[in-house]
Amino acid sequence: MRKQIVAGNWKMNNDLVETKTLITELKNAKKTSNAEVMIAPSFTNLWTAFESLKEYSVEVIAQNMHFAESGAYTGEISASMLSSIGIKTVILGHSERRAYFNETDELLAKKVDAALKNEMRTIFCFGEELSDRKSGNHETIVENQIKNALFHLDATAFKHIVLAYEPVWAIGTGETASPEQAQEMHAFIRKTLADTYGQELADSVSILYGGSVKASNAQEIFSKPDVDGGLIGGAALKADDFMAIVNAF
Ligand code: G2H
Repeated sequence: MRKQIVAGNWKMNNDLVETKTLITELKNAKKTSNAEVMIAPSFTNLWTAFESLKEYSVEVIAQNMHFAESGAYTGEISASMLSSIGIKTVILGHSERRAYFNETDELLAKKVDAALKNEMRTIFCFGEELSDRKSGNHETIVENQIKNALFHLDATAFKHIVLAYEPVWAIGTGETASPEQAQEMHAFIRKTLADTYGQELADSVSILYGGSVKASNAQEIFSKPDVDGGLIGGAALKADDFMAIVNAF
């Protein structure tokens, strides 16, 4: 049985006080589903969040990291730095990193390798732009993103990989892929995995959907057979909304 996961990507939101407040609210919220829950605060608040949640079943994860172990990379954070404060999972390849920080598939392959070397799990994000969808290239784009960044890995590495399909046109726009569009792409992604690594491996990898998921649409999206959870942005910033999505499973 694949893991069901709901991860809140806080992006560049919440200072220290806001982080503490939201975490307190999350601790007080009632969880009725079996989904694994994660939150990704900013780097400056990771330690506080980790300490505050270590007795709770909410995993604190990072939004990004550098591929190098250490060195002259001013302003960057390494996998071993994250590991040293207890962080075990990192989001890589978010479309905002690709768009605003020029992250390429080639760079992301190096980051994935660094995460694996440090025994960290990666939530690997990818997704097509609106123009790709309109021209009917969306599957090719997604297939290339996955293959370029991940298909140098051997099969055992996929125990540490979670995929997150986030169509760029649905991110923070209020526009959501329909549950059918999400299912169609997730099934395609699973087939892409199966074609190279076999059906058993493909069936074991969790594939999350991201892009304007909210309490009102989560249940329908999560009900699709190849959708194993969500990566949540805007709706993860309010405890009630986020827990409603978690409890949509
Ligand atoms: C996609 C998502 C979280 P939002 O970026 O990764 O954000 O739910 O605000 O579209």
